[in-house]
Amino acid sequence: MILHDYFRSSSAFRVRIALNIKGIGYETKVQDLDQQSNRSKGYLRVNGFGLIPALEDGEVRIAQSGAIIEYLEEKYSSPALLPLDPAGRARVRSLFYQIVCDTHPLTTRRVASYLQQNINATQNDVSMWKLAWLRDGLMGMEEVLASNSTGDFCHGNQPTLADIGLAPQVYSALSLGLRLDDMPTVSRIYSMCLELPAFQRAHPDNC
Ligand SMILES: N[C@@H](CCC(=O)N[C@@H](CS)C(=O)NCC(=O)O)C(=O)O
Repeated sequence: MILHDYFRSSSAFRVRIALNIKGIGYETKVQDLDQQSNRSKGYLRVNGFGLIPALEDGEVRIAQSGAIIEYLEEKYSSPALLPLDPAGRARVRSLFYQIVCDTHPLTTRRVASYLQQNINATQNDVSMWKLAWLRDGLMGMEEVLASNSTGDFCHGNQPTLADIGLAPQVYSALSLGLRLDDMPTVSRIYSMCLELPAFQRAHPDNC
């Protein structure tokens, strides 16, 4: 299995965590976003959208961290990243997609570049923009996590797809200087995640 990866990519960080939790060996091909190698002809043949991550499993090529992780979940069912009951599965997916569809996309490089190149946003404007959307998304998570279904982790006492969405986004937010003082549950779950070797090994500092 080959993961097209970049250490600072929070989307790739998600996939690294899932591979580690499931104990799946993989090879890394670094696509350096700083050098725009994700836009090279070679990489575009793997993922025509030019975004990281992508997974190659033999002839199978998959883009989108959520699709990749669900593929791994179906192929390697244990340990499970989704609960068994339909309502639980829906809650976990909903938390994951809250981050992956509604928070992270507003903070990506191409959005930042557009703001700087087309509407004269300064570096400071872009940082404020990112922090505003990260705060909005993580405050939403804090609200939704105030539920009996939340345990040590986002859903119960084992890490699920929801934690795989949350932890990399919290890491990015902290890197940009967001404070989590009014997000005690998000903070607590992030700390729990970082105690697990699967999250530690996937962490950008260790890649
Ligand atoms: N929804 C996608 C997001 C992919 C994405 O935006 N990846 C970023 C890195 S985290 C990227 O490749 N950015 C390059 C760019 O914006 O040009 C996923 O979950 O895989």
